[in-house]
Amino acid sequence: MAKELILLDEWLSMFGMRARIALAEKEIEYEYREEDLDNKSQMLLQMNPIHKKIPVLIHNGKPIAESIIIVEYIDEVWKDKAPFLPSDPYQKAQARFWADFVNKKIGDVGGRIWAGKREEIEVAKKELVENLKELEKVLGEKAYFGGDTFGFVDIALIPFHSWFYTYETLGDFKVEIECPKLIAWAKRCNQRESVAKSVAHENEVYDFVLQYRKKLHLD
Ligand code: GS8
Repeated sequence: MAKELILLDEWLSMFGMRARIALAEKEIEYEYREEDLDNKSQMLLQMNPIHKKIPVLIHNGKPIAESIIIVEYIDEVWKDKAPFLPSDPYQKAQARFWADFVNKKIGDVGGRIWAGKREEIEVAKKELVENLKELEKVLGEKAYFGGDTFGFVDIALIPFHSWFYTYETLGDFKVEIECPKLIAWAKRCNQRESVAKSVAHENEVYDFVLQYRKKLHLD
């Protein structure tokens, strides 16, 4: 009999962190399985044969892949705790839009910094700051992206905060100078137990990236 809930993950993954935060917010118990992405388990290959990527949530033997889809699934299945997505269809569409923006405009650009060649970092860092400023505008004066309560866009974005130190160090800039309200928001999120226990430490991320860059002779 398959265990009820298993998360195939990798500790430093911002995508995996989303799933962990969502599960922690809903206070759901699950089995965490760390994957070695250089030597993927048979289970990962079977459960996510299309992308072969973590995170994968396995619920009663059935896999759910793609972090944003996992977060929505958790929200839909465990309804006894506060919802991540608003009920109003327009507000819901807006939350999905900004989570998608985080994937396309923060995740991709961030990748061009931490795994990019020196000359690429300069270009990507400017784009990253512009995109973070857009998010800061959306946040406005609110405590969280959805208003007073921690929700969908917060879960999509906050894992990237543990990568900011790496982006900043490689790109020689400070997000706090460019986007002070966004950093105040990140500190607010990090005070939540669900976030604090689910995110990697910025130094762990940085050490991993330095090793990676050394291996690929990126500097
Ligand atoms: C991205 C997952 C991903 O990139 C999501 O879940 O939102 N769109 C997906 N996972 C990476 C690790 S985190 O950088 C991964 O599993 N990579 C393995 C590989 O590419 O072989």
